[in-house]
Amino acid sequence: MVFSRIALGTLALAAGLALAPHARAADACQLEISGNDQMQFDKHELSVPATCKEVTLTLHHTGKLPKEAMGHDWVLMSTSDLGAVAQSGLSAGASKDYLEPGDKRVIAHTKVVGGGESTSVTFSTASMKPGGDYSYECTFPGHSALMKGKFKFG
Ligand code: CU1
Repeated sequence: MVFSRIALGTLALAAGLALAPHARAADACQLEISGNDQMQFDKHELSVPATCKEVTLTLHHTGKLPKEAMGHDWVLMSTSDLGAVAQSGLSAGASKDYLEPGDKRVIAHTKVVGGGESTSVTFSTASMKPGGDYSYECTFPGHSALMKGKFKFG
C-alpha cells in the first residue's frame, strides 16, 4: 500500500516534469505591455528566451484618451536605431502610424491604438541574435523619450 502510493506520486511528478517545459516555453514567447494616458509603459524591460522562434506581443492602452491625442504603438529595433526610427516615424505621420513604410530597422511593430484598445503582433525572431542589444519604443510624436525599454532576447 505504501509502495504503490509512492509509485503513484512518482508517476505524477514525472508527468508534471514532462509537461511543464512545454507549457513554460509557450508562455515565455507571449508578452504583454500596457501604455496609459500619462505617456508611460508599465514595463521598462521585456525578455524572451532565444528558444522562441516566434514572439507574440500584445499592447493594451489602459487610458481613455483617443489615439489622435495619446496614441501608443510598440516598435522593436536594435537599441542603436531608437532615435532614428522615431525621427523617420515623425516624418511619416499619423496616416502611416508614425513609422516610415518598409523601415528595415524595424524588427516588429504594432499599429497605433487609443484608450481602451488592444492590439497584437506576432513576429519571427530569425533576424535577431541571442544576447543582442534590442529596445522597444512608442513612435507617437514626443513619446519615445519616456516610452521605451530594453528587449532581452536569450
Ligand atoms: Cu505612446
